[in-house]
Amino acid sequence: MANYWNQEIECMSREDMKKLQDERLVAQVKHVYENVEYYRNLMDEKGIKPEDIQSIDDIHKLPFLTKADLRDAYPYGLLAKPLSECVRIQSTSGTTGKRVVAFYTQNDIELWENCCARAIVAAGGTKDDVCQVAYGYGLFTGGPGLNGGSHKVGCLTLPMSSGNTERQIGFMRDLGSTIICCTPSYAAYIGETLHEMGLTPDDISLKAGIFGAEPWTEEMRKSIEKSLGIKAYDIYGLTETSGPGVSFECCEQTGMHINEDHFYPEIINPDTGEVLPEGEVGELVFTSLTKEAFPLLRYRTRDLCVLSRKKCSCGRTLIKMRKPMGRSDDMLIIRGVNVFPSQIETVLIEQGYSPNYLIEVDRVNNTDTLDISVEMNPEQFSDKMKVMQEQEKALALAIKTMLGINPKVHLVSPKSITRSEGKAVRVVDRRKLHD
Ligand code: DLL
Repeated sequence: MANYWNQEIECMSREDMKKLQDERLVAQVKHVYENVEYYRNLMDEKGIKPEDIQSIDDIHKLPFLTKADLRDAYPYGLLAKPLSECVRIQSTSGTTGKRVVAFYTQNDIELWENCCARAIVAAGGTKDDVCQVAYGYGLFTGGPGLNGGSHKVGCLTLPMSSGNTERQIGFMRDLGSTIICCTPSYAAYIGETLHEMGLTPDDISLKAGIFGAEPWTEEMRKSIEKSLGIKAYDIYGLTETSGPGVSFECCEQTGMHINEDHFYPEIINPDTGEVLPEGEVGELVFTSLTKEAFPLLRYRTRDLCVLSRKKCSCGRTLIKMRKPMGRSDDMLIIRGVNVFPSQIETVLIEQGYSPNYLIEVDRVNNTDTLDISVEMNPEQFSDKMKVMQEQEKALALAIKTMLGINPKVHLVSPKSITRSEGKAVRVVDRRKLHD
């Protein structure tokens, strides 16, 4: 069974991969320096010339690029090819500020779709599969990226986009979809709807899901796998680096293999910029090695992550990154304690609640407050006030044990929290409104 899309690269020896990266980095830096004034200025300020970069070992000499640079240079300032050679743009939703617009040449699209094809094949996809793409289409990279990868693999591709959940399930049944691609929160919603329609995983043919674009926990993975009767694979990427497919999970499900022939990863200390050794948590930084229109040198993703070169049972030698814990800017500091929404999600699912919740943070009389509304399953619902209060107390205690701070838990009735068809919004931080 062909379980690699590009075995030569995916299973390449370390020495060969290093050689490939060395050559590609030298060429990429030269391309950037010659064609992008913005980078040329950044490098000149640091006194770095393309000749100073002879191999990957010199990468630390290059300046970092941040989201602020992308905003400064918006829209065309980082373009490294004439517009006449660009064939596509994609963009972020702009929820954390001004939009990021990424440009692609025909060749950039090819490379991107090949990266997505690797992810689909690693999840067991072949040309005999029916692949339902339920990520949003349009400016968001999820739909177009997985759509392109699915075509490359030769799957029968269903470009559903997100939303209209009952219709998704209808098509899934009629056409016998075997792979579904969407955000994990939408996968959970599809699973819930399936059961509400009186159906079970036996009524559908899905075997795998390729889920990403937002942080999700192991507990969420297990819950989706159960409700849809599939194996759930993680996929990571960001608009800036072209979209999904920067890294992808294999059957081992212990982190994502980075397509390091195209994206060179580093982990840095977010405060000092110092490069951290393998195994330490820090901010993930990517350097593109092959991009034409929108290359990025040492781009700070703000995603907190760990890299690992531990041997993988799938045979791939590509370095792995752990599931990102969230962006450094998703981390909440509540009463001086660092809190990731994913920690709360872990407790909720472990305690038998649904992954439908809303975290609200505020500041009252100079003290931070943490309120968590959690949806009950119908069988958890009781009309006895005392029973409900006890359940709330027990859940608050479990969360306190995890976080070290006391939350106020509100159990709310089934179906009262809005479901997500794309990236879920699970945190409202009202403190920002007062600042
Ligand atoms: O979310 C690209 C994508 C589409 C990835 C479909 C996977 C599947 P952006 O909208 O630019 O691009 O958001 C990128 O989303 O920096 C992470 O913070 C987060 N993210 C993406 N994938 C994962 C993942 C797309 N698997 C930002 N786990 C990134 C955790 C993820 N966070």
